[in-house]
Amino acid sequence: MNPVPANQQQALVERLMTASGGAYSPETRRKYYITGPQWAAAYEGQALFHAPTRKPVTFEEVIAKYAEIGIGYWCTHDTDVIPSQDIGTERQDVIVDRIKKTLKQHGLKCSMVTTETFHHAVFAASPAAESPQVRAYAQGRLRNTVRIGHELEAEFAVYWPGSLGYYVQGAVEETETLQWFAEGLNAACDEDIKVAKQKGRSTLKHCMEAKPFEPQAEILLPTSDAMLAFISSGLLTHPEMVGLNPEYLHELMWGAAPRAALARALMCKKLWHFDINDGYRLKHDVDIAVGLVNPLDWLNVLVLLRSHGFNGPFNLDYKPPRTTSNWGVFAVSFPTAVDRFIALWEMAGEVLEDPIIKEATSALKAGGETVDIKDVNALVEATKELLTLHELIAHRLVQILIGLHRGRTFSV
Ligand code: 3MF
Ligand code: MG
Ligand code: MG
Repeated sequence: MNPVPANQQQALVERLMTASGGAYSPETRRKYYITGPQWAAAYEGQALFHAPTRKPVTFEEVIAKYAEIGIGYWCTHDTDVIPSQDIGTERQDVIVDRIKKTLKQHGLKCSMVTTETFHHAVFAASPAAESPQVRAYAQGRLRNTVRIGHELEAEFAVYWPGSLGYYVQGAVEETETLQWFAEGLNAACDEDIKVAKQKGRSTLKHCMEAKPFEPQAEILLPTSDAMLAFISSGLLTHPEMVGLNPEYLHELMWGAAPRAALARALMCKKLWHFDINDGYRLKHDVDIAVGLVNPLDWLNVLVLLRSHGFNGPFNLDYKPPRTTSNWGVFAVSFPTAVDRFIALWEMAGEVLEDPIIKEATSALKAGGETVDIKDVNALVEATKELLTLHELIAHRLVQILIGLHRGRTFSV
């Protein structure tokens, strides 16, 4: 192939994108409760060892592009759109007004707001720092975000505590810090109750998001399970207002089975919001788009969620790769992420209706012939052949995922 001149590269990418096929229409995409974060689309590719590879993008552009793609909901951190110095001022009101107008113009809704408590230097010692003034500032930020949430008619507020932890042990007393962290959440819930009443709206659903490491070496609430314990610890004044926003990759990062972690959240009725992405076990937060690494595991996750009636929000919390251009973010990265999600979600529906899986599952639950349960050998014999179905079910899931059952041939 000849070198591809710069001015022909977009056309090439577009042609190959069309040739790949399988795209859903924007109308179909909008039927799912899929949410697009401001920060994901505006990510410029910077990291500890990486300079940015893309130019800044405004919320106007992000919202317009999400609308074109068919992503029906938008969410944001306070400081993704409002400079830290402008938080809580009249300049904030002007920006929030512009956001409202832009959302309306493009027919998008704001699903969720979240407070950035990890990037700014003020949070160096966490939002639950020793300094009462820093904690008061953090509480002010949380309350302010709740007000913005109501202004933008959001349904959810998310809390990724970020820097709630430390690099060096000993200076921070964990129980005291957790108590202070709870005071922040309590302030947010109190503000919510007040504002919801004034506005005649429902209160927000406050969702905690755990990550086992990054940006601190040690994290005080590293997993969704730790957060479930925290919610029911007695430290929260409104535990019924607080649930979880698990993130797929954050669970993999500590070596969990994400599906099992989600099952535990479902059991506690605290699975309220879900950050969808992909990556590798026991590695850092690579934030790859959903389904690019573990499609089979993803299918299994969605089978569980569909079977429990959870149907969103599914939040595209990933980072378009540094090799993707500003144009590619909206031409390739977001549409393909959405389409992989929808394909997996629809497959999960097929799995739940699959006659082979259905029959195998009910046979397993029916068990074998009645035997004397004091006779352990008889018990083993009673279901010995039936248990082979576990592997057959797993095979069937792979068949549904990659279409093996369609009789694919390639070399023979
Ligand atoms: C970090 C994250 C965050 C949270 C966000 C919402 C930047 O790994 O996943 O995204 O999802 O702060 O609270
Ligand atoms: Mg996240
Ligand atoms: Mg993450």
